[in-house]
Amino acid sequence: MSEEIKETYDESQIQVLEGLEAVRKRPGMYIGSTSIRGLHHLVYEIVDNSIDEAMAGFCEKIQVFINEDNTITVIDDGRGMPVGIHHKMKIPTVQVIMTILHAGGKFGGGGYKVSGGLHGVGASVVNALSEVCEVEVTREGHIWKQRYERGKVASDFQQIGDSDGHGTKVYFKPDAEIFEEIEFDYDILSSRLRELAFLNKGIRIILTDKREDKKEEFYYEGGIKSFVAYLNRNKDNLFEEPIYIEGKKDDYNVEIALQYNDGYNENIFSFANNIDTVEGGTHLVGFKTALTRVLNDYGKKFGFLKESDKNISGDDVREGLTAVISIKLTDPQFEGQTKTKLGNSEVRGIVDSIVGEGVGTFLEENPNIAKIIIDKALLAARARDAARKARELTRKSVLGRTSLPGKLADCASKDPEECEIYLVEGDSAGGSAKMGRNRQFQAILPLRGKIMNVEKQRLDKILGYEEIKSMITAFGGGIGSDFDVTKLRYNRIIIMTDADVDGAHIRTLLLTFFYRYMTDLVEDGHVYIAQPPLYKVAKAKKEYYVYSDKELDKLLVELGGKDNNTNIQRYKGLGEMDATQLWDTTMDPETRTLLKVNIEDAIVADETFTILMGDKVEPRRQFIMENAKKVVNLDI
Ligand code: 2B7
Repeated sequence: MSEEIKETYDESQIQVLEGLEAVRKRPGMYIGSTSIRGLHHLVYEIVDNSIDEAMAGFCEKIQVFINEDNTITVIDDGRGMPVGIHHKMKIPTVQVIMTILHAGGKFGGGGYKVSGGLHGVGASVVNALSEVCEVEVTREGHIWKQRYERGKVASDFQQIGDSDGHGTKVYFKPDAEIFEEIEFDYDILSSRLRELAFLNKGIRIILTDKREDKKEEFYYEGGIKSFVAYLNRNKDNLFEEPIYIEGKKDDYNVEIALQYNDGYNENIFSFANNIDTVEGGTHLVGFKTALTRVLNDYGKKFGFLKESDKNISGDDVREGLTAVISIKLTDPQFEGQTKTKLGNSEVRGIVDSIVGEGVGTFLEENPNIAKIIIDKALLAARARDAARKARELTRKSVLGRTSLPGKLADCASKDPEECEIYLVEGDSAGGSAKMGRNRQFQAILPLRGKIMNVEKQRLDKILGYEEIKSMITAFGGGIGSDFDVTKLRYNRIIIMTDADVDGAHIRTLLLTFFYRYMTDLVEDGHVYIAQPPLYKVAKAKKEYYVYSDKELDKLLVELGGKDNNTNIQRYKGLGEMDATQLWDTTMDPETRTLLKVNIEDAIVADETFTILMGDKVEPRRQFIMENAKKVVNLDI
């Protein structure tokens, strides 16, 4: 080092110490916290510098190592940090980057700093909070190195060898005096690094865990288009490839990717300069506005919507939508409680016009996909409308002092924990059930079978049925988005239908209805299917109830075969049993079997329902035929 540098060294070192001392005194202010979150944040800060170099077009590969002793090494193949003396500070530029607070941004040279951790404070903060930190730069034929301890220079910046490669390597050991925990979590790093690879297409990020020989490589040519495909990987998607739109205006770079699945959830992730804008912001608003407008415009232009029709709402347009919005801009303004809301007002219009134009063109060029999306939104609109009406009805009855449905035979207990309600097909079985039940904790709601026939009935219409409305009031938990399991009046909802096609239909309808409008009812395991017997076998003055064909065969063998004294009665419906029989075989908690319905059962029912109410006659006929054969087995 020259004399001249030594002279000013002291002066700048004082400034440095004050700066980094502040970081060590109040680490939370710079990295959010000193918890496990803050610990991982150190890695992101370093990796962000590599990402910036990649976005400037000079770096392709970033390697991250979790070393055996929970230290971190990051290596990139960029140009390498500048190795000269900083003209103002008169010390090596690398040292300026590593030891002066907020040194970021001034060295990038050309292009804007688009990346950045949540706090965007740079490598000097990582250095300040590390017991040891080392930087190695390879460029111009040589390798340089400098070492720091708790932010203080521990060795000169000096050449340590030759190489014709280029790049930067940063090694650090988080300070155990600062962090509550100093063990890195592979999965936390893995998911953020994967996300960064999605958000920056073409960058290769390799994560290696030397503690247990784990390694993953993240590289996505498709960028956020691959991101959406990844998010939807386990879903049934309505079309194969996510839609991808990219647009630039001035220094704003906008990318969006979207795909619909057959579910009902909206899944939108928005990012600004690679930061997850959890609280949303103007880019998200611009996207949503444009998507809703463009789909309505298209719907009207091509006759899916009449000019006089109400517009499809944003919520309906986003049912089953998975999307990623990523914007890169020079001067992001982060607002909100957690500084994860993009505030730049100019962004709203920019995103709106890029998405509007891009998606508009896509729809016109892909009419098949356009139809799929519009159909989905229209179905959502219809269902939402029906749910709203049903909700209003139940609200009204609540105002009228919870008038329970007239057909309901309620139980005496008011403790939901012990209460159960039987949904019984048919008035006659309903009558037997009412007589046979234990009225202390068992309620009965008869459902009229015929009217409930699922075929050709859309769910929204079914919501208008008295039976359905009775269920909503009887259960007490509300419906749709208002549904609240904690308000349920019964812990168990038990479906009791005949073992025939009509019974199977009613069950399908009920499960579909619960799945769509009372999802938690199924998810939290409140729905059951009663198991009435299929046969009554009488022999030698003894009676046996039999619940399946297999069981029947077994019993007949045990009874020494079927002979003239054996009487086998096949139950065609619940109505054939009297009150005592129904209690003994199907309702007595001591002896009955109940099948608990899980969410997969409900999803299958929902798919079945779609076929049953579908417009195509042939698949429906086929389905019913096949199902009729299976019904007997289904009920076992
Ligand atoms: C704002 C500061 C931090 N920097 C450069 C150039 C390349 C470069 C860096 C880096 C982390 C772990 C491996 C620019 C930018 C400093 O100025 S930082 N690469 N990689 C990095 O920190 N990786 C650069 C212009 C010309 N030549 C080099």
